Amino acid sequence: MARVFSGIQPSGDLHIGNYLGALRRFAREDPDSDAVFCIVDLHAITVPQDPASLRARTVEMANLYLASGLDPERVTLFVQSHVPAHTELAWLMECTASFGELSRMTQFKEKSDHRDFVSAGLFTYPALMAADILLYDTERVPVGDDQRQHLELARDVAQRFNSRYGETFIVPEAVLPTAAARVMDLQEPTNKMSKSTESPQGTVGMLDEPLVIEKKFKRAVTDNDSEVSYDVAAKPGVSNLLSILAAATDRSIDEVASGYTQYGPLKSDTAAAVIELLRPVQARYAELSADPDATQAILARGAENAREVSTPVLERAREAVGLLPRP
Ligand code: ATP
Ligand code: LTN
Repeated sequence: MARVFSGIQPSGDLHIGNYLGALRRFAREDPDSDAVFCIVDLHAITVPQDPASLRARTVEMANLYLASGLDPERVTLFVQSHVPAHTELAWLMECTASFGELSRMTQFKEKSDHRDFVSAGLFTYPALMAADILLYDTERVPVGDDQRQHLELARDVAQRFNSRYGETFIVPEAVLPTAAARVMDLQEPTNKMSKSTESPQGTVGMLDEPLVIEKKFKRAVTDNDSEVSYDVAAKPGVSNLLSILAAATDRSIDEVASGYTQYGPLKSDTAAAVIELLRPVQARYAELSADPDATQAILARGAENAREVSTPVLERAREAVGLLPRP
């Protein structure tokens, strides 16, 4: 069975970009794959987090994964910091990745820009991500378009490690989305919708109420022209709406675009489609939140599974490098 691995940071409220670009795809993964999904809390603390919010969000994130349709009987769902092998292998990855390589990461450049304090962890973040992936002998990594460069780095590091120390890691493939690869901010449609940027009106939360969703789409930025067509460079706002509507209703962008001549109906239909898309997820989320013990039990089982799979891989890597076996 092909091993699939992916992770999401509990760094803010999840939005429809996370759902369409990641969570929904995870739930739609081939049932014959062996999937491991991780809540990457150690990645979240590369920028300052309020401890109480981080705790709450980690649990919220687990419930959102489950509400999106992941079946805990079939997949492994766990919290990164519950499996110390991640930080241990991350050190080996830091010693295999180069300073130059890490300096070229665009996410680091974007996230470190305009910050008074830039942690060393933010810089070495992709080495921890490579460790996450390689620890599970992962073959496929479903991620959004924004993670393409980090995946390339994970592949390069795996190959370098293998050629230095002998075959140790499987070199993973990124699986990029075909639809809604990059959902853009409704107010600033040239920026991606992101949970850590302050744009409440431009970001549609997975747990937003229907009325709020309707309002946000009604106010979405379009342009002064009035032609409905898909052209990301010339019409980023309208193209974003078309791409959201297409993804939410599982249709092609062309098919969706041909149905509209005015912005008003496009906005209201996109809002309605997103409300319908999220309705069952929100209902399931409410049920899961009412039973925190059940979620804890799923995460405990997930961590145990994850430890079992990752321990031999870590041992293999330690031995390859020449670290003495633990007494
Ligand atoms: P942050 O702003 O804290 O970096 P984020 O919103 O970018 O957060 P991540 O935790 O980095 O979210 O990403 C989780 C998953 O969601 C990744 O697979 C990522 O590629 C995907 N994703 C994030 N934002 C979008 C988006 N706007 N459109 C499509 N996919 C997205
Ligand atoms: N960096 C990713 C989150 C992430 C991840 C991973 C994704 C951490 N480790 C391993 C896939 C595989 C992000 O910000 N979306």
